[in-house]
Amino acid sequence: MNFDSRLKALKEEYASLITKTNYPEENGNGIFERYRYPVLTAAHTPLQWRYDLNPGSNPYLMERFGINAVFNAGAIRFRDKYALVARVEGADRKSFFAVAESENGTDNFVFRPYPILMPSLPDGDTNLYDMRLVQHQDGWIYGLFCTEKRDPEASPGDQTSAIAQCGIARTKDLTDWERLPNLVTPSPQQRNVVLHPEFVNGQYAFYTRPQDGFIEAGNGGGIGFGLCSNIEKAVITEEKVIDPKRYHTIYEAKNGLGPAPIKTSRGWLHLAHGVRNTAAGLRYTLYLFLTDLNDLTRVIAKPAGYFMAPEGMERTGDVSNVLFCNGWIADPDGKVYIYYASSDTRMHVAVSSIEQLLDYVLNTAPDGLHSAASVNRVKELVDMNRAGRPVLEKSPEDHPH
Ligand code: M1P
Repeated sequence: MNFDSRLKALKEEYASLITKTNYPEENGNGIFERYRYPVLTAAHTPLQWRYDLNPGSNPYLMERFGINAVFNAGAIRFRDKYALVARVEGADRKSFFAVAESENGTDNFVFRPYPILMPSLPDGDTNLYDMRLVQHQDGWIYGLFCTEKRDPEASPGDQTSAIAQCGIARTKDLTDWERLPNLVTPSPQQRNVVLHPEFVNGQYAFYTRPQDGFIEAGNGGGIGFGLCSNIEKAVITEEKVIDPKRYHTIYEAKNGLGPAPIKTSRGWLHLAHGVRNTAAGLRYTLYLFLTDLNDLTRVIAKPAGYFMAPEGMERTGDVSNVLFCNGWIADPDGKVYIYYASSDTRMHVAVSSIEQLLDYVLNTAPDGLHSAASVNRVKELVDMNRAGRPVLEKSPEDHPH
């Protein structure tokens, strides 16, 4: 195939991918609707990022920059569009951020012409990933992300030990970013740090995920909470774990908050990931919980087990058996778009509503922590169903703030 016909074929394939209509899958669980096709993949990245399109310098029309995966995107409603700030991972294993936008939130996501040129700090970042976006009460859009580099204490033969910390940047347009110093906390490592959208007692509030090592949470793990007065030099001196890891649960190995919480009339709605051990390695699933409107450290409802787990093609990828979510968008009418990644490879969307999610969180039994409690819960449901349709308390109409 010559240059021109190959370019034509590439362009046609790309155009058909980014204009494909997405559909909700039928017969879901009543809590959310999964959409059939991934919303972002490596193939959604612009041809201009991957190819030199000049026949003189690239006569074979070879890829000059390989993209391995697009996953773990932050999300925000921005200028009437649904915007994702995706983790784009090159074939060289380095990740960077890029904005993709859609008119309807479920398909036709298109990347902006350039990826984000995130400013570096003097001591550098080897890798950046997993941005959480929040429109803060102070007027800025913040992006909190993981910044990783080799552990300076590692022996010369150890090329895997790393240190992860929370990077902070802010923007008004998602294109130009001001980089602020990394968050300082009492923990040796941090990942999955999220900024709360409102001030708390005049201070910036952070959800953290303290951990001892790069992979293992060790004595850390659990979703922490801390306050700091100055975001331009953010230091948390007291970190309180509000949602700990726990034996024989879906978050026994570690957990971490996903996107910033959504304010509802019944509390702050949180989406997080829990990690458990299996003989086949770690399994990441998503769960929900609710915290008190006035005391953000008080968990007031937490259904047992996972809310979403990998299904079908989601189960395989670069890191199989992983669902990870760091972005969701609540529309003013209460519709919620949950942007989740599968197996560190691609992005998907599931759609629900504040009303459904609150119903799920408030009316699903908490984890009884024993098989006996689980089987009793099933027995209760069967008893209720045999006795006739139970009259449930009406869930309130809830709308995001
Ligand atoms: O590979 C699964 C996930 O592992 C890490 O998440 P956590 O810190 O909770 O273990 C991150 O590297 C994340 O990007 C990745 O998806």
